[in-house]
Amino acid sequence: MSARDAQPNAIQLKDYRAPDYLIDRTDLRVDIGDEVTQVSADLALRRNPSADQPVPELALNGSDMHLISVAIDGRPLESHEFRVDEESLVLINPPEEFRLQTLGEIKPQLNKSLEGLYKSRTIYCTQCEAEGFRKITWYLDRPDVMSEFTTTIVADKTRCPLLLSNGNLLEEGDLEHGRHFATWHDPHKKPAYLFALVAGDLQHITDHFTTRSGREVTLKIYVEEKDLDKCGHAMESLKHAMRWDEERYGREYDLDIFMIVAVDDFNMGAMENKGLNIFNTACVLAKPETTTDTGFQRVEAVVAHEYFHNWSGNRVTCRDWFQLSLKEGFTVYRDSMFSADMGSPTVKRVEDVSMLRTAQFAEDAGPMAHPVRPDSYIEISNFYTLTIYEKGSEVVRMLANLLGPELFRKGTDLYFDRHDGQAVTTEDFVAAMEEVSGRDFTQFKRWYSQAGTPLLEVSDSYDAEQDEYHLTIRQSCRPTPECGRKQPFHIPVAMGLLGAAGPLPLLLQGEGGDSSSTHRVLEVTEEEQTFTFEGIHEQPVPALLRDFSAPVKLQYDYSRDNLTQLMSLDSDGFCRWDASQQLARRVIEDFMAAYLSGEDLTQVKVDARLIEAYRTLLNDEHLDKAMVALMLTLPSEAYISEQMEQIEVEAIHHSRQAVRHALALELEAEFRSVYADHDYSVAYEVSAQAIAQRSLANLALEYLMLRQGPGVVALCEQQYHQSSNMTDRLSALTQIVNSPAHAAAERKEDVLNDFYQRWQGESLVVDQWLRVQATCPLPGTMERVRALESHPAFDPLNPNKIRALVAAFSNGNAINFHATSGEGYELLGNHVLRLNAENPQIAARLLTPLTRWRRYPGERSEQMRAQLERILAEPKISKDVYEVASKSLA
Ligand code: B3K
Ligand code: ZN
Repeated sequence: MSARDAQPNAIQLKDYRAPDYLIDRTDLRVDIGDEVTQVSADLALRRNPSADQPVPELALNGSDMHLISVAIDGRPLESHEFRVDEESLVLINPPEEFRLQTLGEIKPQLNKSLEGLYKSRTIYCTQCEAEGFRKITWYLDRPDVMSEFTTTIVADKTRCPLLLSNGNLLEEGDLEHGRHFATWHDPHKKPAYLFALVAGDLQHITDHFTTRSGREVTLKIYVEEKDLDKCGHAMESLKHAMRWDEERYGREYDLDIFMIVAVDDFNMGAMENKGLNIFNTACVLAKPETTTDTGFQRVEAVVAHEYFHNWSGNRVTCRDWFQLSLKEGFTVYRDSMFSADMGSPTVKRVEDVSMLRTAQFAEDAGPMAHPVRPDSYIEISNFYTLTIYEKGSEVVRMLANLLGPELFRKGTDLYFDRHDGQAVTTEDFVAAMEEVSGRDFTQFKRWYSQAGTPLLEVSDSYDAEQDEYHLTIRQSCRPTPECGRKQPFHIPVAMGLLGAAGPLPLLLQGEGGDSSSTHRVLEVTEEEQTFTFEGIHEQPVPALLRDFSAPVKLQYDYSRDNLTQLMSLDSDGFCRWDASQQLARRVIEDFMAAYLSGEDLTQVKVDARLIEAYRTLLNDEHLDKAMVALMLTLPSEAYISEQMEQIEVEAIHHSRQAVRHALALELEAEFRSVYADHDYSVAYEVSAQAIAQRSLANLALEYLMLRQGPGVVALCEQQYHQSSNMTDRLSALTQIVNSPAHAAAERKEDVLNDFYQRWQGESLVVDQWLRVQATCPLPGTMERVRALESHPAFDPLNPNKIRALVAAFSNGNAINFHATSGEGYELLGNHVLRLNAENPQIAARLLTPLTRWRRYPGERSEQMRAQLERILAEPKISKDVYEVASKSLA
């Protein structure tokens, strides 16, 4: 479409209507050729008994295809019986029940959008969610049309020895001219977005799983031959996930085979197609020499996430795309609990909350803010967001915590059993939770319908005469594009009170009786509420929002001493970490104030309380190393930015750096002793303990490198060369690249070259190499990114490469991306315009940093806006990019 044409229409939730027709059976034959692929479809259609009025016309979705023939019940249609355009095939006066036969042609080898049927290197594969199936054949491409699929794939036997689709293999055999076929049948009805097909030359590893009712399931992971040695972790993760879903949710797998296929060109992490998950290689492949701890954890989480979709998404699916969080929010909640069980629950919680509070809160405060269940969209691909996924998961978490584990399990059992085989809504999910608990979640459901991050302003007073402590919580939420005035949310606030000698018992006025409990959940439902605690004999320090019990911002006027007390004494790991972050933020803010008033930052002192708190953490051998590493990591620049109305890029960067330098100086001895304990040459283990050890040691190395001595650069280089694993090696590389020290600068090019020479055959490792360079905060990075754009390792159409270079630079390198020249914005604008035509989904996603233009003072906002305007002026703008750019400028 063109900007000069009519603007694309928004689709509205309120316009939802049941489908006019259903498709009971779908028979496909996909005949793959070098030039042209022919798709013949035979669909058993019938009027939907629960639809509204009869319609004189039935429109099937279809795009980017060439129609060869169309027939009803074997009779070719005459020209007055149908019409076909760029978006649909319209049948005029269709019968009540009929078989529709279409034959179309597509060219997967030219499809760079990575949606529909496309080619990733030599492999043909599909991505149909959300609306990709309509690029394969004409269809009622909506999730509430569920059909039984039989798929025959035909291809050249030498180039495509492997032919896969959903379900079970029915038949396979040879054909003439060196071709062969395979027919797959999926007994489970499913929406078209879960359809998948793969054809190519891949090898596999295989394993088995016996479900608890005794079903024998074959597990296969298909990859390129050279990657066969990197599949073990994904397979182990899959088996753990299958067992976990049986134990925690009573959910078993339901086919005889479960397959995972890994491809290099993929827009997202992975896709949960029934029985045939297709993955980005980045979320399957892992081995210690090539993959960092984060990479290992990501594989485990994504394999589990896609597997869990078999129930939360596939067996029970979404009625329409407004309900996307029904499957995504719930499945993220499920995978986060799984990862917590597999590793360290507190670390997992801290990681999730950090991401939510930086990126999701920023989304909620920007022009693309939308509710967990949006009311409207122009392009649904733009709504695979942190709000749908991460905030959606927080909403399910709140429900789970409000119900407690037993009732929540009853609720999920009811939900799965009642809606098995159906396409449903978030209302249905909450209704199941209400039914098992007898609770009324009417107000709670505002979490689904209202966008924006609620703010809790908390104040308190202590009445020594009455032994009473009053805690007042006021909630508010800023307007977002869809709604100016918000109704109060139902907010669970988990809390406790700390006294000098430890936690205090919590006895709420009006509840009567004795309480020995030191932890409770306050349910805030009004704009302002005061909770009075009785029998409190001293002024307490409140520990608020334990385990981050609700996705809100919380303001309470803690003194710095309160924060150190919480850091060392609270029973909740999340609260201890959060107090460390608040204290560090205050210290960074001291520096920012100095920076903005023109003072020399080397003269500013770091609050001794932060130094001493860190020293205590570093000296305490009994503490969990992972917690120590988390607490010693200063809040990120992105997180600090999110706290500011107007983002002062230089002030944030230089202040945070100055605090790091000061801590490196003060705590050098402690960091040295932590680092001395680390042996990076031992055999790699992926346990929570080993990961914690590496993260603390590498944090210590990072601080030591700030001291800039030649000795430490040598230490770092030694680690780089002698590590047994990519975590330690990459960390050492990053420290050398990021160090402004002369000794590091001298070694930097050699080490980068060495890394590239060693790993140039491993595409995912090359991504890391690009990412390290793109995120280097030193001057000169812009030029380097430009040079890398024409490096043979960079492919401007491969999503992983774009994420590693362009997205990493624009999202993870504020000081260089926001260069006052505006070049960073222009660089991003160029990529968006190039991708707009080829891969609109990735183009729109890349735009995210520019959507925040209003948050930057002065010239910057003008320059960012100018790029958005330039993009919007593109005559052939995609719906995806149009929606993000136009909403950002509105
Ligand atoms: N459901 C897929 C997302 C597909 C997005 C397509 N634009 C991956 C996941 O969330 O599991
Ligand atoms: Zn998902």
